[in-house]
Amino acid sequence: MLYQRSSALFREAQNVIPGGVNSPVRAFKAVGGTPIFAKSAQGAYVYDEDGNRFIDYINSWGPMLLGHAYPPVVEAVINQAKNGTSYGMPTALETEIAELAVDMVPNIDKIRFVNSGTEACMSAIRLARGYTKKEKIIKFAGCYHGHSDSFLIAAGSGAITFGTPNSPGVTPGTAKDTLLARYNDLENVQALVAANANEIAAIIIEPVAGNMGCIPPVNGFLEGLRQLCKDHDILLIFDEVMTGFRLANGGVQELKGVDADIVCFGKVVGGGLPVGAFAARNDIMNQLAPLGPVYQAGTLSGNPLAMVAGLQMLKAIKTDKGLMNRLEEKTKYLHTGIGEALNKNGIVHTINRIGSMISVHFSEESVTDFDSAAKGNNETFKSFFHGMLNKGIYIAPSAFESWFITDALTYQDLNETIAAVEEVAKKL
Ligand code: KE4
Repeated sequence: MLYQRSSALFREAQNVIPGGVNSPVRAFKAVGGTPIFAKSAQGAYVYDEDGNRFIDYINSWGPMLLGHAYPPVVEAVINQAKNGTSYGMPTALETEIAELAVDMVPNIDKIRFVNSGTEACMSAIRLARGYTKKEKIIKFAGCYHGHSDSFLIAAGSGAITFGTPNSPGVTPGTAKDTLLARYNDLENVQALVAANANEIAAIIIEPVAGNMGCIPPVNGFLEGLRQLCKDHDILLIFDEVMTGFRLANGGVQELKGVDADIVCFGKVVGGGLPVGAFAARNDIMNQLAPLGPVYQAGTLSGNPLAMVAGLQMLKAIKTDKGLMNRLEEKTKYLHTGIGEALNKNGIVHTINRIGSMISVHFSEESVTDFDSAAKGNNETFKSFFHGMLNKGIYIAPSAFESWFITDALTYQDLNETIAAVEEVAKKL
């Protein structure tokens, strides 16, 4: 693969954009090398500025459930743009997609649209604090809820794991209100709640984690959190920015049969345009301005371009009754093929998979939380990443990310991917 044009563009970008990118993970820091610059994408493929074609397993980090340039989305956006791109006024479009989302997702009466997953999760936390009149939150090490201050917190020292900032600019005053728990460790969460009795407004979780690689909840974990929150008047927030409308029409609430109090969305719900959202039952959502005292706002929230794109995605997901099963079958096929290819070459690994989310970890122990995910051999991952890239397969440039399967992938694409794994594994 030649990357001259991407290399030149990267040099230029770094003069005027920090690190040459508008989001750090795109810079390939975790795997080294030069990020490739996208020029176009269609279906399961992305094409870079050097004319290389890649089978895409990132898919803009999740939105492209139905493949790139999904025709109904493209047509709807083009037609809407001719009527204006944003009004700063309510539109019937927002009501239409809101009604569809409320119909598809359990336990929500109302939904508020924003412009990113970060905004959705940030607003959900503020709403939970306003509703419960309590200040502390619990998040899980390794879960990512966007870059608002309350979430950029590392595990602190000491048994109670008070948060400490993990980015300059986050103040200790903010960090003290975020407690860190271990994913899939219910006893740890119970201890945190007991040690902070009556102070915790919310527990926020990726109900299936995607930011440590893909880590499903162990049996009983989500159910245990649900009961703990009920017993202590804590709101349970499912961050479904990644899993929403991907793992089931109703997300993980539907998939696992566990009710959240607030649900956050992003990615798929915008079809590739900037959309986030958060939703809950009436008594919670009615606390939001202009109805209630909890303030939240956004100039481009619910803008018509994003709404028509999201509307086409949700309509397709709702009406295509075989979609989720096709995605599951393709992901299972890929799992089997990759596993056989790595085993054939004696490569120690473990693969996590649920629905259309999958991740490969070069570790011999099972990956169930951040600590076990961090034990993966990162040098092996880096070689694997670049080997696959050079064979035209674009996977996430970090071992702490999930691959995303889209319905546009054919079994020929999957077989090409598996063959590439087998070739790359010979040199690991
Ligand atoms: P955004 O603000 O990036 O739209 O969403 C933040 C977010 C919230 N919750 C979950 C579960 C998420 O996965 C994300 C964003 N995901 C990352 C990839 N793992 C976005 C990629 C990036 O940062 O460029």
